[in-house]
Amino acid sequence: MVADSTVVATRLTETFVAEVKDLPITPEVIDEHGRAIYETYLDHKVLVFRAQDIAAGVFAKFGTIFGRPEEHHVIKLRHPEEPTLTYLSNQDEPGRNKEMKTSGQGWHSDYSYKLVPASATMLHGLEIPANGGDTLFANAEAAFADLPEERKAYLRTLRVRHQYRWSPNREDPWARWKYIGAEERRKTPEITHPLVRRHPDTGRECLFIQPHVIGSVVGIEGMEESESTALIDELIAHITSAPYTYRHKWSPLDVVVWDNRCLLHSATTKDLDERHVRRLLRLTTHGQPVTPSLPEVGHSRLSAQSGD
Ligand SMILES: O=C(O)CCC(=O)C(=O)O
Ligand SMILES: [Fe+2]
Repeated sequence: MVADSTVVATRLTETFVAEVKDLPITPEVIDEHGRAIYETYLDHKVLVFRAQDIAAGVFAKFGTIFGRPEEHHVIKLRHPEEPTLTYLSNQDEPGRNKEMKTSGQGWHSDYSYKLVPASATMLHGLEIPANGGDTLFANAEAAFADLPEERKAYLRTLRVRHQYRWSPNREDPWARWKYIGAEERRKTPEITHPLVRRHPDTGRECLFIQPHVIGSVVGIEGMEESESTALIDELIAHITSAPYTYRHKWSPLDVVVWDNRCLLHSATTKDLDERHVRRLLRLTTHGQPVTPSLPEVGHSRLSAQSGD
């Protein structure tokens, strides 16, 4: 419900994603229409703004519409003037691990391995190749809503174990064992979140699950591994099936903002030839501990298995 005729959103898929047309992001627009932009974002989950030739400072201010912008914990990744901004790049950049060139590859919700995961994430396309480097989105709220009632009731009772890019196999190319040390592992203990979360603004229920290794998910709490893997695979296949997904093809100067509390997303930079430069500015906002659908299932907490 948006009582503001300046913010006009055109829906791009059946269940989510809208383009906000003819709205240049300026400090005045942010001050005057920030609330309406936020409500439009709640309605559509992903908002696309085209042709935004804006300074880094304006993009940083835009981020404040969607919560409290977070400074990246890795200081050298921060924008020199705007500490809440970082760069995404598929190029070799000084001081970065090679893995960062394809970060975000595979379905995930940002920082789900933290007790307080990200709320919104937004990107501003600075250099965009003619083809490739699309970002994929999946609607975990609509996917949950379409499940049979009995299945929903069962899923509401479960919790999921998460750990920062966990892998049972240290040779696994997706795992971060290669470049996180003992200290970083201590700082990212295993935690659990409810599998079905309630969106803090809309009150609607969403599945909060990601693929096993890519999404930092260890498994379903208290469930035998094969059963847990089968359930995760089934849910991911459902959420990421065609009716619930959108592929964003970037144009230079696009701004895209999405709600991690009810979506999954994935980069596709791994398939992009490095000769085609892709650079974007990125900002995330601080979220809330994950609220369960059923209060008795409990909020996010340290896992009983933590501290190994
Ligand atoms: O590069 C992309 O398309 C998305 C990267 C990503 O996952 C993120 O910025 O959180
Ligand atoms: Fe991401």
